[in-house]
Amino acid sequence: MSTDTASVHPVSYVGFDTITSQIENRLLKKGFQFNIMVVGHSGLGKSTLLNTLFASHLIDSSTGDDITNLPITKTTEIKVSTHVLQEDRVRLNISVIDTPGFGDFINNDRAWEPIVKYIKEQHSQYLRKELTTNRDRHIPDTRVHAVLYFVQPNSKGLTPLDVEALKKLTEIANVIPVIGKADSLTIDERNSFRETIQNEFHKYGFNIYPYDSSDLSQEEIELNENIRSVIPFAVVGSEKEIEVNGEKFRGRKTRWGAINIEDVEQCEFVYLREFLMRTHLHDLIESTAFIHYEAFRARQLIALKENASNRNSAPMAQR
Ligand SMILES: Nc1nc2c(ncn2[C@@H]2O[C@H](COP(=O)(O)OP(=O)(O)O)[C@@H](O)[C@H]2O)c(=O)[nH]1
Ligand SMILES: [Mg+2]
Repeated sequence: MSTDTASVHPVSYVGFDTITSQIENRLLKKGFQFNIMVVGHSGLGKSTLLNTLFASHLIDSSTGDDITNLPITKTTEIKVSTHVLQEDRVRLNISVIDTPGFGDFINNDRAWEPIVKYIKEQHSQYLRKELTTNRDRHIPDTRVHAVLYFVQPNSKGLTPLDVEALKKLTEIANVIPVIGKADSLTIDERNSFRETIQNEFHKYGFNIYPYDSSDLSQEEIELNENIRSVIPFAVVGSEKEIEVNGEKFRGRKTRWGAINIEDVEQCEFVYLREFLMRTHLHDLIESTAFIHYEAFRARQLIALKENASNRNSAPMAQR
């Protein structure tokens, strides 16, 4: 028998070349879900950066409040807020997961624990839905697609708590480290601090996002390399616009002048936003499903199977 797969051109037009637009229409109708979380020591500008990232777009869809205009208060529990962003025909549902800073807990030794627990719970919820007999066609996705990890701009390096937390988090989620409040460092200090941190990541063998895989194009591999060289991104957040010489921009006034956070010469906020939204949005969602969730799922299913076979092989009296 021959299984020759040379292409055959139908004599008349059949129309299956429209499958891409059929898929597109379906996807556009469904919309996309992106869940992003911030983690790190207290007071590094985590809550502020979340507001800055999506800037004027963020309207809290549960209360209708424009959260960019609300004062930022100390974060004392894991707080999820949901938002809908629309660009052209694409609807993006964003869940923003703010977490209490390390240092806000009574006992800080295991400050990362509730955060790790939250991420695993979302995986477990998804798995339970997948395993029901009447599986929903569309399972709501609450899995955390990106963890922005804030490092202190102290030019010393990672704290022992950072090391512990990063070790746990990089095993279960896409972790993107950033240097918070980078306006407290000069450009030179930032660059040397970045190098210190990169060396530490290397030393501890953390699996930092983005990952390379065999199905990436040469172009994508090069883009990832460029991105890796600026990680951790040195960012500055600002909840309001400032005015300097009649010019208004989102920024901060510092000891050595004003910083415009949209200016790539002054901070890497724009790089971070482009990376999250423009170049890696889909990859973040996919890597979560195919790498992190998949690993979780495999571990759970193996454990289930082992439990079942232990039960079956146990003597009757012990059942
Ligand atoms: N200098 C500076 N201050 C910031 C920056 N981002 C936030 N802040 C300020 O730092 C304080 C703590 O910010 P917050 O976002 O609550 O930090 P969180 O505890 O990490 O969530 C607030 O007074 C902010 O206005 C920044 O990039 N640079
Ligand atoms: Mg906060």
